[in-house]
Amino acid sequence: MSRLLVTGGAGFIGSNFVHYVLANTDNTVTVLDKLTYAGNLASLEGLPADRFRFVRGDVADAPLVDELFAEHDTVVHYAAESHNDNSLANPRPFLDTNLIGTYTLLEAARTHDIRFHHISTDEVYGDLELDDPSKFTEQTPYNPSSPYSSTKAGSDLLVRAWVRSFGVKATISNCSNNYGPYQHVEKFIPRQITNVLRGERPKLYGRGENVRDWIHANDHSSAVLTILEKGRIGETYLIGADGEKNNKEVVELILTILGRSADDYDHVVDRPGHDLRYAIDSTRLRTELGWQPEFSDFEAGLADTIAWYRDNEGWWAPQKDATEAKYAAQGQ
Ligand code: NAD
Ligand code: TDX
Repeated sequence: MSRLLVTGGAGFIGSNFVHYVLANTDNTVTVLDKLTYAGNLASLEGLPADRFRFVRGDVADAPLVDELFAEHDTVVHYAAESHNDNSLANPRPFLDTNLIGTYTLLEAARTHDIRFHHISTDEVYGDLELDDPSKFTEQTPYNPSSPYSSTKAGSDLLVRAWVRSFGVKATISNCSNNYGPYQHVEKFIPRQITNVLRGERPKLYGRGENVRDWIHANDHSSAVLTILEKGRIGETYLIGADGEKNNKEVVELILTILGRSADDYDHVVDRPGHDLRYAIDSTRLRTELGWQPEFSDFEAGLADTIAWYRDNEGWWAPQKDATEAKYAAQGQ
């Protein structure tokens, strides 16, 4: 691996991965990103110009993808429509990017015989009951709930079929909920942090008892790099850092860290079909590939993330009004 093509590298997790790779390896990186509402070139500032290039374009643009694949030896595919609430309001872009986009990349991977890593989510497995002690493993049956997660499940199945039928050299990872810098303010943690920073109240869907398994974006990046270096072709690896928290606990922590009263939030209308609990068992990745997360203290990682949003208002302020207007129209 030396010439990496990263799709969706101007988004939250992709940009964290690009910073991580350029800081920790000698690889060169090209980002292919459409710059939808979720892409932000400001997330890619400060990278070494001799090892980094940005190309604006769509992963479903076959001629462009073909041209770029010819110039690289490894592809990491982050590009996606990624927000469940948007997928409930308008599913179509999710089909275009997550399914047709992934299909377009797989066809190019087949033509160019290139190493391909597909980034996916634990949401493909559906949800667990709140009182169920079990976690998702690589053997859990697919059972997605939302238009978003069903298109991600479909994209995973396309990757598996292209491995089996056409010998594409692909791996897949399914990660739990990420937090960290450069995450769009539509998502739970940045929305609540920036609400509090603006003097507004956090908004908790329903009773706030839903559980998410939080991992810092840097740990997701180190796991992906480990899979690229040591993963077995055709395999799926679950990525998680044992970070289960319910949403109410997270909001209370954000309020407390920012010096506000822990009960200073609103309950708003629940998300339709809201998944109850996600939890990842990442034993395979840890034992077979020797990966370990670095951010084991969620409260410390959250405090760092809060500090980043406090110091980088210029990055998120332009997204905030339009995002809140969209939520207000949904009663959220
Ligand atoms: P994001 O919405 O922040 O970023 C997505 C990026 O993809 C944006 O830069 C956008 O411009 C780009 N993009 C969208 N459509 C495109 C297209 N057609 N062509 C090229 N670029 C396009 O998303 P994220 O939260 O960083 O998620 C990245 C990936 O990680 C996704 O595949 C997502 O399913 C997966 N994932 C996310 C999480 C999470 O907690 N956010 C957890 C597990 C897996
Ligand atoms: O304002 C809010 N209030 C609230 O209570 C928002 C935006 C969310 N929530 C809840 C819904 C979820 O239970 O917080 C939890 C997290 O919500 P999101 O940030 O929207 O994430 P989620 O739906 O869990 O999906 C995320 O993790 C898996 C990513 O957005 C996906 O891309 C990834 O696949």
